[in-house]
Amino acid sequence: MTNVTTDPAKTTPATTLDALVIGAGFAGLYQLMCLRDRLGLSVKTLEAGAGVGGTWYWNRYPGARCDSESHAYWYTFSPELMREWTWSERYPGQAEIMRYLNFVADRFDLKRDIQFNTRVTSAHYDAAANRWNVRTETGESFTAKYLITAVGCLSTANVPKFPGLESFQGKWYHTGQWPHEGVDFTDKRVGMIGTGSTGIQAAPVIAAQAAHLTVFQRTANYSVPAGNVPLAPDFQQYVRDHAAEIRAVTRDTLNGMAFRIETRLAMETPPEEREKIYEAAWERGGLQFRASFQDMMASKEANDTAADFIKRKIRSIVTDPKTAALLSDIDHPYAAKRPPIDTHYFETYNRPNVSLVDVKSVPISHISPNGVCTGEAEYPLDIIVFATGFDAMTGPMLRMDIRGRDGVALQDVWAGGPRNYLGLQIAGFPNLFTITGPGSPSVLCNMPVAIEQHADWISDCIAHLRAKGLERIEAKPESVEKWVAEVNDVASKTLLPLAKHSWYLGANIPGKPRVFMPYAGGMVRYREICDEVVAHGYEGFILA
Ligand code: NA7
Repeated sequence: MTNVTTDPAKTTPATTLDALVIGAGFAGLYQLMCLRDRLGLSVKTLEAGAGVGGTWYWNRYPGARCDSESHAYWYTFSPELMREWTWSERYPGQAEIMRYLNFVADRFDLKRDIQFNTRVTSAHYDAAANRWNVRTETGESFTAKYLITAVGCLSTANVPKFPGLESFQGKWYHTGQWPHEGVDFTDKRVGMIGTGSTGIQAAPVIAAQAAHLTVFQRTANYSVPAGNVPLAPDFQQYVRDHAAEIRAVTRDTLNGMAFRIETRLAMETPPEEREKIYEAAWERGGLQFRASFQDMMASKEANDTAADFIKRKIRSIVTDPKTAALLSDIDHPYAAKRPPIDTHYFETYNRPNVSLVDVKSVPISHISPNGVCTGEAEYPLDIIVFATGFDAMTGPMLRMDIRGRDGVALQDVWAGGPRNYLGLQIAGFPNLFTITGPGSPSVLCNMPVAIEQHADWISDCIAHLRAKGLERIEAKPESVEKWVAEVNDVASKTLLPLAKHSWYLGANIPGKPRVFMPYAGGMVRYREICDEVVAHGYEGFILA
């Protein structure tokens, strides 16, 4: 007779696998396919959501749209797949990206190896067995030789701890945990906190439906029109015919985009001509604006010319001078924070049902049962939208209890900021790989490009270990030291750290160590470094 107990961990033996992938977004799907279909491993993916999509599964807020152009925002590992899929818009919206990822998952029969509604709570390395023991929220256990986190960079929602939120009589939502059934803003007084990429996308859509939208702005932000349009059939055909060339460009550019950064310098271009170039870039729309001049992200003087242009644009669009002044009072270099692109964001402030509240000079003090309160006033609301971002990059890793050799906790190893080698491995955590985590180009790159490079590298590495009869790969502590220094050094040569409040630095989360997290040396250089490491026999790693 077996003992019956209510603890599933006691009744269910651990599922034994070669590899376990955490997350079924862009990264997890491709990693699963690589390990299962190319290497023939027994693999499972655990996913907290009820479906594939990762970041796109959760971020269903109004106006959610990608800021990479669709012809660069997809997998490129399969020419057939690229021929079979057609994007409908210049920038894919959340729903279309979800259709795409479901299409891919079905096309490669991935869902049968994904366990949905399964949140990983802990992953502990057992050195004697050389295995990762993984537990889930429901108490299930898995054991795998290789553990790959594909948990995304922007998947841990940040809801600021405003006193009184629990007393609010209306409804509140974080954009990154948006209800699947949507939110009806009709006749509602809506308050939105946050003016990052998300708030800038959401504001025009909410304003079009709500009785009134009050935007609470702490840091004014640049934004350039996205110029989103439905794609014409001849462009769609062009993409099908030139998919390989487009792929080659995305692998050859600093940030994995399908456009090149101009070689001309803003500081060597006469002001009238520079103005024309910015004007044309503004008309064309999108992140290409950032590619107008080579020196834009390296020289503050050059950057100032772009910043000045956008600030003038804001003041020319927004009719109320006080609102225009608040929106254009931007304290950081252009694109030192993630630069948003928008559809009629600044124009939205010309609507009679939209108002802007400056919560930099008078911060939000608390939430009352009626709405949002600053030191000066109470703003009565029916709905509060938190477009307040994420505990980015490290948050998704640190919310799991990950322990390496000798039970050492990742929370302790990363207490002063993320420390790893190539962004791929952490010393003391053998056979644990991280896709697009801190220390890699990740969020500074068009994500699918960064993801494919990482998943391919990890798959090749595991194939190498198996071919050589090796059991383990682990970053050397001194490689971590050097890489952390390199990541800092490279960032310090750009204007990126000048945005003191950016989530790249962890500065949006109270108490989080201020460390510039992504690798800012560009995707091309990063790929070279990773390839050189392999060519030198996995230099900097211990293989055993
Ligand atoms: P972001 O870019 O982190 O923006 C969050 C916004 O919320 C930003 O304007 C913040 O102001 C604001 N915020 C955060 N906490 C507060 C408090 N306590 N009070 C007032 N305002 C606050 O997140 P997004 O979701 O917009 O974008 C994340 C990424 O998704 C984006 O970069 C793209 O890569 C896609 P702050 O600037 O910190 O003063």
